[in-house]
Parts: sequence; C-alpha cells; structure tokens
Amino acid sequence: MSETKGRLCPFVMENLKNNKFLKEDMKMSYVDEVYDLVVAKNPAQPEFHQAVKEVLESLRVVIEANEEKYRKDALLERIVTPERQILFRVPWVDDKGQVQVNNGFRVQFNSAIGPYKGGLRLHPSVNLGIIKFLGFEQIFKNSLTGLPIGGGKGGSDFDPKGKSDREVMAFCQSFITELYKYIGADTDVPAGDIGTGAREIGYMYGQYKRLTGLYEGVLTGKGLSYGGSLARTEATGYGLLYLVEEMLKCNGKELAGKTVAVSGAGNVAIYAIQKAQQLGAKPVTCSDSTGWIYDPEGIDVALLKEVKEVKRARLTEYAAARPSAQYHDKAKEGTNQWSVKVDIALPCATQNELNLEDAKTLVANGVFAVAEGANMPTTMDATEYFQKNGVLFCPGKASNAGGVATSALEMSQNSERLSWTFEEVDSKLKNIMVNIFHNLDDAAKKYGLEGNYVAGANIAGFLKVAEAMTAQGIV
Ligand code: NDP
Ligand code: 2IT
Repeated sequence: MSETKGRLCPFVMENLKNNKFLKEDMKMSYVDEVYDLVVAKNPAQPEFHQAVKEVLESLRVVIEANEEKYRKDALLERIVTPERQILFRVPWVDDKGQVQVNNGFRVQFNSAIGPYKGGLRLHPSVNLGIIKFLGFEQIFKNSLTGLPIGGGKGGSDFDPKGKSDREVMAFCQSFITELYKYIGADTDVPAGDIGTGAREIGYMYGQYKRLTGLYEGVLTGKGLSYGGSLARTEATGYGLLYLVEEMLKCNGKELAGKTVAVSGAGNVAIYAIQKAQQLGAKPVTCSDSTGWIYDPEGIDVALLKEVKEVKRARLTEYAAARPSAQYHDKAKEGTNQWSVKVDIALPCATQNELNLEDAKTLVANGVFAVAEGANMPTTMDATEYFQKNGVLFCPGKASNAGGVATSALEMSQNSERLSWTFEEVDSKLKNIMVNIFHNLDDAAKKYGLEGNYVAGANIAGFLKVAEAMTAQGIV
C-alpha cells in the first residue's frame, strides 16, 4: 500500500487513524507521522514546515531502515522540537524621542554536537516561523562543517534600513540587554545574517561586555580590532564558490569562463561575486529588494561594495555610475535576474526567491548548475525541476556553510587568544568546503541517490547529530 507513504488528505487520514480495525494493521510511516505532527503543532509557520518537509523526505531511506528504534526513541520528534525558544520585547527610543517596540527571538534548537550557533536576522519579515526554519536548517549545516557547533538562530522584526547609527545602536543595546542572559562563549554564540553586519555585531558585543564584564567569544563576525577573524566577512561567498568549483570538477565541468547569475547584493552576494571572478567566471547580475542589475561586462565589485557596504544605498546608484549596467525595477517590470541566460545560478538573497517559473526559465536558457548562497532560496518544486532536468543542485545547508564554519574558526581563535592569518583561515575554509561536498556526495551514493545532493546533505548532516543525541540519552 504505497499510498500510506505519500500524503493523504487530512480527512481521510483522520478516518484511517480512528478506525479500530485498521489501526492495528496499518501503521503510518514514522516520517509522515512526524511531519503531520509538525504541521499540527506549529500552525502558520509555512517556512518551518517547508524546511522540515525537505529534510524528512530525504531521511526517509535512513529512517525506514531502522524505523522502530528511531520511533521508540522519538528521535524525529526531538529533532524537530527546539530545545528552547526565547521570545522577548525590545523597546528602544528613535531619533524623534518616540519609543519603538520590536519582537526579539532566539531559538536554541539543538546542542547535541556543540554550543548553539547561528546568526541573528534583522528584517521586518522576521517571525517565529522564519527563525525556526533557519534554526532547523542550521542544525544540519553546522553538522556538515565537521566542527563542534549545535544549531540556533535569532533575530528581530527591526528594520535597520533607513535608521540612523544611533537608532541602530539603541536597538542593538536593548536587544542584548535581554538576550545576554541566555548566550555565552560556551553556550550560544550568535553572529550576523540578513540586516546584521559588522556595525550591529559591534554594538551588541559592546553591550554584552558591559553587562557581563566578560571579554569572550560570545559573538562571531566581530571587527578585527576586537577578536574577529580574518576572512569571516568573505567566508560565506568564498565558501560557496569553493564548493561550486569542487562540484563542477567532480562532474567533469569547470567554473572558468562561465557566466553566473547572482541574486542579492549583501554580504553573501558580494563575496560570491568576488570569488567567482577570481576563479575566472563572469557574474553578470545582482539584486536587492527593489531591483536587479544586468551588467554584461561583469559586475564591478569595487563599485558594488562602495554602493552597498559604504553608502548603504540602492542599486540605482550602481547603475548610475556604470555605463554598461542595466537597472530593472522589480515591481514595475515584474522581472528578475533569473531571466538572464547564464550557465550557473547562485541565489544569495533570501528564502523562496527562486520559484518553479524561474527554474523553467533558467533550464530553458541552458543553466547547468545551481548552488544556494542564501538559506532555502529555492522552492521545493523548483529544486525538483532542476534535479529532474539534470542540473547540478547544491542546497544551502552545504553550499553556504562556509560562513558558520569560519565563525567556528573565530571561536577557536578566541579560545586560544590568538589570531590566524588570512591565508590560514582561507585555506581551512577551502578544505572544509571540499570535504562537505565529498561528504554529501558519498552519503547520496551510499543510499542509492547518486547526484542528489539535497538528500546527501540532509542524510550526512542528520547521521552525526542523531548519533550524538542517541549517545547522550533522553535529554
Ligand atoms: P545582507 O543583509 O547582507 O544582504 C541581503 C541581500 O538580500 C540584500 O541585497 C537584500 O536587499 C536582499 N534581500 C533580503 N531580503 C530580501 C527580500 N525579502 N526580498 C528580496 N531581497 C531581499 O544578508 P546576507 O548576505 O548576510 O544574507 C543573505 C542570505 O544568505 C540569507 O538567506 C542568509 O540567511 C544567508 N546566509 C548568510 C550568511 C552570512 O554569513 N551572512 C551565512 C549563510 C547564509 P535589500 O538590502 O534591498 O533588503
Ligand atoms: O545562516 C548562517 O549560517 C549564518 N547566518 C551564519 C551563522 C554564523 O554563526 O556564522
């Protein structure tokens, strides 16, 4: 009865479950049972459901080979339930003297293999479901790095865009005044994510130190003058390209000479573009939330950095300063960067920014590799479309793991009170990314899913965490 393994409509499901004659004979698949439980227990959190579904679907082969043991230990129920969720009020005063109130979040998802580790997102779209999807992904990503870091994520619906430095500082100080009770160098180590860069981490670190008196590696992505690691700024984008290079090499292809579409114009996108150029490829697009750039001459990274990192301006300023660039307004034209004919696509902005229609366009235009710089930027149907059409597809929890891996290297440097050279950190990062690719490639092959890097990443990430959770008993 293969239907029991797929989805049944909720009405049929309820009837089947309540039928006392059927109950004994027909047990639902444990994977499906846990997914239904997640949906029922976490209403109105679609991104969290999506992240859980993708992971559980991949784990089906692993779980079903040992289903009774996993079920008895409630291993899946435990892994989809955060160890702790901290929700708090963040009041601060704006430049007009008006009090503003934001929601603060920190989800400490899983500490089986190390202290909670993961970024802080500051964006108006942030809610508990978004933080839970990110925290859940982070468990498997951090496991894939091979370093001792557990999964966590946090943030706020505060929007740093358009705020003065003083307002950003007021928010960050208030945020940490509550959060400092729950974090620490050996318990939970936050870092940057969308809207949280060097400026925000600096203000947060200062407030943590003032409140606790501790000069410790409680945050990563710190400035170089106070304990930051060389190459952390570049790490996510650089790591993405190291992994792509290895994935192409192992599939008989090469990066040099290829055209690349990148989305986003933030930390990940900028350094992905820079490394792609260093490796001989030609990135021709970037984007922000209002528009996108097509620059057939190749993106000018120095100009992009000036516009985004220094001026914190819109991409219209990039187009104004660069004759070869075309600016496209997303709302007015209804287009995006995935309409450009390229060989490789690297979504580096945000979740669900590449949908089935985009995937069809990219495939029709001859794209042969897609790797996620952002977290879950590709919808599930778009991912399946790429895979069915022979496109090499690497999921974010593997391809963007270079950021958190380098954060873990920053933690190591802080612990030994030393700092390593750029070359040292960069070469460790490259090794980590190459190892990640081979881990997920091997895991996919071992389970008869060769070339399915989504399954490979989820399985390889899961097995280490599951083993640690099992060894540590019911906690
Ligand atoms: P930044 O804030 O530096 O940049 C984000 C970029 O994406 C900006 O260009 C922003 O445009 C755009 N963007 C953000 N939200 C949206 C949206 N809702 N719609 C359209 N565009 C949007 O963030 P990062 O570069 O650090 O993060 C990008 C992605 O990479 C995220 O998914 C993050 O979780 C992931 N990531 C980040 C890591 C890191 O080390 N920083 C590590 C691993 C993953 P605008 O400025 O107009 O909002
Ligand atoms: O999504 C991510 O991996 C990050 N935002 C980086 C987290 C970190 O702790 O460096």
